[in-house]
Formats: sequence, structure tokens, C-alpha cells
Amino acid sequence: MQLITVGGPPSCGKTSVILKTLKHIVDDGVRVGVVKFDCLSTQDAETFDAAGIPVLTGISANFCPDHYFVTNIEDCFAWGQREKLDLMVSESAGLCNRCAPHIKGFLSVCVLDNLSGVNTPRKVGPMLKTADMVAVTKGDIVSQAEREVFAFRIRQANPKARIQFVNGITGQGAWEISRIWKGAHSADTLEGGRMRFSVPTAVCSYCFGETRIGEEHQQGTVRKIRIPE
Ligand SMILES: Nc1nc2c(ncn2[C@@H]2O[C@H](COP(=O)(O)OP(=O)(O)OP(=O)(O)O)[C@@H](O)[C@H]2O)c(=O)[nH]1
Ligand SMILES: [Zn+2]
Ligand SMILES: [Zn+2]
Repeated sequence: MQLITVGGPPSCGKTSVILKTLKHIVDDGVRVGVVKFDCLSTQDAETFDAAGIPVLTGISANFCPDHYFVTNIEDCFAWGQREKLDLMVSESAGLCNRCAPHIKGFLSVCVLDNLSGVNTPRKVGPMLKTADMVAVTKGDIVSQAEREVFAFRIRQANPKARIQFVNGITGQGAWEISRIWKGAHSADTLEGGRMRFSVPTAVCSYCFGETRIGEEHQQGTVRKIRIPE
């Protein structure tokens, strides 16, 4: 089964891009499915259902969404195989910009939204930096100059990635993306696989549910801001 990881900030257009792209792939007779990772809630399952695409949803709740991803993706992969999918897409919300849902050897896609501002490519961490492809949505509502600066900033953060502008509503640009996705890496198992980026650098009491503020409640690895006296 082919596996493609798609990550991007909330509401950037991931589901729209996936739907428009998979449409072209389904037209070629490929059986596709989606696993959606989100934090608190998602309506995406209904959207994929309505499009006739098998979908599995995981809600990470109080877990870091990317840690939740790493600890579940193997089981989700097995689900995709049981569903006899040829190609499975994982969609994750990417709320934690310190982590990334991308796996070595498998096609990884970062979706960014032109509307989010030209500094966004500098703020999105490994999710953008370790992606093979960057799909940029909502170019229809910004100027050509903004689109160019945005693409330039993406190249600064990730010089190797292929950048594809795509309209999540009309689907313009999705065919080009589908041609790349059709050639995505395929494997029988994720066993022995590795993430592209290690997470996290800190494990502290707050990771384990602490809510109280104060030095005496801070255990584990913490980092302090250097503040001039
Ligand atoms: N104008 C415009 N709107 C878009 C485009 N792509 C997506 N949208 C709209 O942006 C909104 C969010 O799109 P989604 O595809 O749900 O975004 P998402 O990243 O999957 O959202 P979450 O999974 O909830 O984080 C929807 O209202 C889409 O119709 C685009 O290229 N242009
Ligand atoms: Zn994490
Ligand atoms: Zn994280």
C-alpha cells in the first residue's frame, strides 16, 4: 500500500486538497482511503464519507497530536491494508509546530495557506522543512506579489520541496499533485520505519498533566527565557 502523509495548520485546506487530488486518482481505478488525526474534534469524516472514501478518525485530545500519530500510524496502516486500499493518505492538523507527521521514505506533503501571511513558512517547523511537496492553497484571494513572496519564503525554509499552487475549491492544480501522489512509495509494513524528525526535546511535569504554576511544580527538562535583571 502507498502511504502519503499530509500535514498543515488548521483550516489551511488539507481536506479540500486531498479530496480534489484523490478524485483524479480514483478516476484511474485506484482504491484510496484516509486516516484523519485531529486534536479536539473534526467533521472531516463526514466529508470523506460523502465522497465515498473510507476514513478512519483519531482524536488526540490531551496528547500532542504528533506523538499520537507516531504511536498509532502502524495500526492505521494495518487498517488500510484490511480495507484493501492501494493508497492511504494520513491528514494531521499540525497544531504542534515542533513536531512533524512525516515518515522517512514515504511521500510527505505540507499544505500551507497563502492567506496566513508571508511569515508563516518561517513559523512552521519540521512539518514544512521535512516535506517533499508543499501545496499552497487560497492563492485566489491574495495578489501575485504575495504568492511570489510566499513561495520564496517556502524555498528558504525547504529548498528541495516541490511547490504546487492549488485551489481547494475549484481543484485547479490538483491534477498536477495527483500525478506525484500516484508515484508515491509503497510498502507492505511500517515495521522498521522511522520518523523524519525526532520529538520532543523536553519531558516535563506539564506533559504529565500538571497545571499549577510555580518553580516547585516544574520537574523534568524545562527551558527558561534569559531575562535581563
Ligand atoms: N478561497 C479558497 N478557499 C479555500 C481553498 N482551499 C480551501 N478553502 C476553504 O478553506 C476552508 C478550510 O478548508 P479545509 O479543506 O476544511 O481545511 P483543513 O486544513 O482540512 O481543515 P482542518 O482539517 O479542520 O484543520 C473551507 O471553507 C474551504 O472551502 C482555496 O484554495 N481558496
Ligand atoms: Zn510532541
Ligand atoms: Zn508536538
